[in-house]
Amino acid sequence: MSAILAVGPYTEAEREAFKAELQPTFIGTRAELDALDDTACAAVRAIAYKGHRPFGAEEMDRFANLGVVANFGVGYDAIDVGAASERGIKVTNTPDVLNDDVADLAIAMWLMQAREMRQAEAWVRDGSWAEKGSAPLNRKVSGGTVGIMGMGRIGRDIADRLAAFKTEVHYHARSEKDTPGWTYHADPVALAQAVDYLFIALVGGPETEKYVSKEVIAALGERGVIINISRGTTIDEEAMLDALESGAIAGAGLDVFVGEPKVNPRFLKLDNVVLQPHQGSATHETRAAMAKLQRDNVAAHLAGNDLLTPVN
Ligand code: 8YV
Repeated sequence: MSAILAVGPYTEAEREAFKAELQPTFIGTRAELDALDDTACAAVRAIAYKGHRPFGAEEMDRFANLGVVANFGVGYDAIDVGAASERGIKVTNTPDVLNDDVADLAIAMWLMQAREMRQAEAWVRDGSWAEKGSAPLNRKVSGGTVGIMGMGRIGRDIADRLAAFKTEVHYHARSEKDTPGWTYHADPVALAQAVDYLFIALVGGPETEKYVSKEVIAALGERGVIINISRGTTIDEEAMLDALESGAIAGAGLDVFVGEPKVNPRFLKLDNVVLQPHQGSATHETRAAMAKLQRDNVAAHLAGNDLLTPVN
C-alpha cells in the first residue's frame, strides 16, 4: 500500500519521468483527484502537487496515510502548511532552481515597460516607421533608482541584475540583510517614496496579502512603475488599477494576478502595462529542474531519507 499521486497539469515529458522514476499510481488533474474513492485515498502516501488551487485541511483529511505533499514551485501558498504540520504531513517546494528565470523575467518586463517595446514593435509592424518616421521617445532605465520589496533569494537575484544596470538599489525586508551598499528601509512606504521602479519579490500567502497597499502605491508617485513576479495577492490590485488609470503611477509589468488565469479586464484597456501569463519559471530548462527536484523529494520521503527542500 504505497500509492503516489501526481496531480496537476504535467507535461508529457514530466509524466514520462514520473513513470520512469516513481511509478505513480495516478497522474491526473485536480478534479480527478477530488473524485477518487475512499479506498484509493487510503493507499496514498505521497502527492506531487502542481497548481495554484488551494490544498488544505479538508483535502488532507481525505488521505489518512499521506506523508508528503511535494509542491511544484517555490511558492507553496496553495498548500496549507499549518494544516499539514498538524497532521504530520511534510511539505516540500522547489526553491533556487528557478531564481534566474524569474529574475530575468522581472528585468525583461522592466525594460519592456520603460522602453515601450510593445508599442515600438507595433510601430515597425504596422508600417508607422516608414510612414511617420521615428517612434515616440521613451524612458531610460540604467542609472535609475530601484526598490526591491522582499529580499529573499529571488529578490537578491533581481537586485544583482539591477546593480549591473548602474542603478541605486533600495530594499525592504523583515530585517536588514548583508548587502553591498544597498539601502534598507524598515517601512515599505518609505521604500516606495525613495524609488521610481518597485520590484515585488515577496512570498505569497495570507501574511503578505495587499502588502503593497494603497499607501505604498501612492508613495511611489507618478514616475513610479511596479514590477511583480511574486503573487497577485501581494498587491492591492484594485488600488493599483486606479493608480494606473489615473496616472498616479506611470506603469506596471505584471506576471501574476489576483484570480489568475482570469485577469481583471481593466488591465486589458491600459497601454502602460506589460502583462505576462505567470511564466516566470516557464523555460524548458527550469521546469525540468523543478520537476526533477519535486520527484527527488518524493523519492527521498519514500526511501525514508532527509528531504532535499523541506518547508515544514
Ligand atoms: C509555479 C511559481 O510553480 O514557483 C512558483 O512559486 O509561481 C511557478 O513557478 C508554476 O506556475 C507552476 O505551477
